[in-house]
Amino acid sequence: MAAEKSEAANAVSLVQHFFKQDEELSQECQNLITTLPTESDWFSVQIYQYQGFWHMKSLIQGILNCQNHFQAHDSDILIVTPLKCGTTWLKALVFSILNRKNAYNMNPNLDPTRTSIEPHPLLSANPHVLVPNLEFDLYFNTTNPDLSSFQSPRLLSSHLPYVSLPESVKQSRCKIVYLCRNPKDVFVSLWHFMNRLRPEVEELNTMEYLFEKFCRGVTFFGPFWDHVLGYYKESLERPERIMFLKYKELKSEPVRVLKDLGKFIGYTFSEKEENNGDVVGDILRLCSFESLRNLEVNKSGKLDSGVENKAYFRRGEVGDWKNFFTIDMIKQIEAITEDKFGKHGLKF
Ligand code: PAP
Repeated sequence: MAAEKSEAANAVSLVQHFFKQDEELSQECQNLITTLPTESDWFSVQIYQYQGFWHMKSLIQGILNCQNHFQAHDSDILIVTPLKCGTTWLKALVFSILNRKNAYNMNPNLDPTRTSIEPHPLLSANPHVLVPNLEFDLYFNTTNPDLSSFQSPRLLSSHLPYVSLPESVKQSRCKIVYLCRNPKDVFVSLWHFMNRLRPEVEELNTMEYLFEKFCRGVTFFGPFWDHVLGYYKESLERPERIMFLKYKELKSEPVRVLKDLGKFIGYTFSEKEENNGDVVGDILRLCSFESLRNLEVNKSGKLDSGVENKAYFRRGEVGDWKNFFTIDMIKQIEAITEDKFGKHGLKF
């Protein structure tokens, strides 16, 4: 009972962390919000449709901050995902590709006191700490975050739809790695994640209620399908700038995808690395679901927002939707997916 109470209290404080009072928003943001379509969201507070996508009020402030102030460098690498598409995994992988020359010890069973080689940063930090998000972490509360400690290339992330990316990102030659996932698995993952964050609100607590919203696109950074299409189209036009990946291919062909990723961001694996050292295998093992999930930092740590690191490691599988979807839900979401993606030949 006590544990239940403290979980509920934790959920409430998490929700509060993400919501700001009007007076905490800039005048520009307050004025903008009065012009936007609005609906109640998954936490039964208002969310707003900005540039065609749904966000909570405080996030619109973060988006405006980075749209107005973030200056992209040509050498930047930006990881972009809709929510729950494998962000944590991709952050770990790209971080490890970039930092492999540092010869960190990647053994998750390593005793840090008994090695002469520095332990890999992922062994003691959640991927979201190593690769911060622009609109949530860096620009959420400020127009001028301190980015001076980032080494080049700067590795950053975002959930923003293409249309809302800062102009400097669109104009620069920075690399964007985009990862998406079967919308059925996204919904199931999001449903579980949000249930950890929100306080118990009886009347909103059904999967049907939230599914209806998801299908209409009224979900954080939704509509999911428009998010994916925005980047898919850009990746076809400018494949040298945007790499478009699916969670399923990362699962089924990890070696091929990791090598492609290395090449895309300008950190190609050498023949020696591929054949003798098995660096590719080492990275994949370190960043695997089981390995990351079992690290102490991910079992017991928390992010600054208060979200527990373990919330980012649930099942890590393709097709978990089969355990939750009714026939009607399958029909409904597949019809939307066919309507949106069919003509583009995009399949999940
Ligand atoms: P975010 O967008 O809020 O940052 P994100 O990391 O995209 O979250 O989503 C977490 C999902 O990725 C979870 O999926 P599930 O709910 O279907 O289980 C999580 O389990 C999965 N995930 C996290 N790390 C890995 C990993 N190393 N390999 C595979 N899947 C992973």
